[in-house]
Amino acid sequence: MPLSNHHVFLSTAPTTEEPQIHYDHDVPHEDEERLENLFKSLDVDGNGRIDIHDLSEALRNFGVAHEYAQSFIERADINKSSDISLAEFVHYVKEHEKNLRLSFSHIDKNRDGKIDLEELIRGFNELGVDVEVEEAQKLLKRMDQDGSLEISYNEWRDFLLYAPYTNIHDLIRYWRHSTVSNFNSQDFIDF
Ligand SMILES: [Ca+2]
Ligand SMILES: [Ca+2]
Ligand SMILES: [Ca+2]
Repeated sequence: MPLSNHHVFLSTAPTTEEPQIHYDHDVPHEDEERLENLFKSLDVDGNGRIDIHDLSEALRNFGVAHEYAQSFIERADINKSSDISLAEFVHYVKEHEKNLRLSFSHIDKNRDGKIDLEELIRGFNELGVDVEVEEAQKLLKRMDQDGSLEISYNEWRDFLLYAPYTNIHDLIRYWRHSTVSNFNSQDFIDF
């Protein structure tokens, strides 16, 4: 008996996750809107799917190194079509942001929703990562978009969105080596 297309599609998917994602039930409305808008801004040619050309161009504009475009697509592309649908995008980003939320609260010791310099240094030290005050200040400034000298969760989330990691040590490494910031993307430090 031939399998239905639906069945074939699911059985060849590399994960057991349902590819058609009904994300409207567990994502707050404003998040849904944010993710849809973000999707649109990354879908540079506007054809409703994010492929490597779209993402390379978009990330170049954000000052994110090219290699992260490919790994982002690989991680989010559930059905291995080499591009990302809105459903795949929302699914991946939502999961990624859950991890980012956890790592943020790990460093935000006093739970006020912001990471200040002292927390950053203490958090790094507790994780066994040595950081000089001077570098900590630079790291903080790199992520701090509004000049408050603290990192809000939204700043953390937006900065680490394209980091292909869930582990906090890897996220910190990405942060230290990334040049995503207020200056131009031509000054990449390759690592
Ligand atoms: Ca596209
Ligand atoms: Ca796909
Ligand atoms: Ca705090």
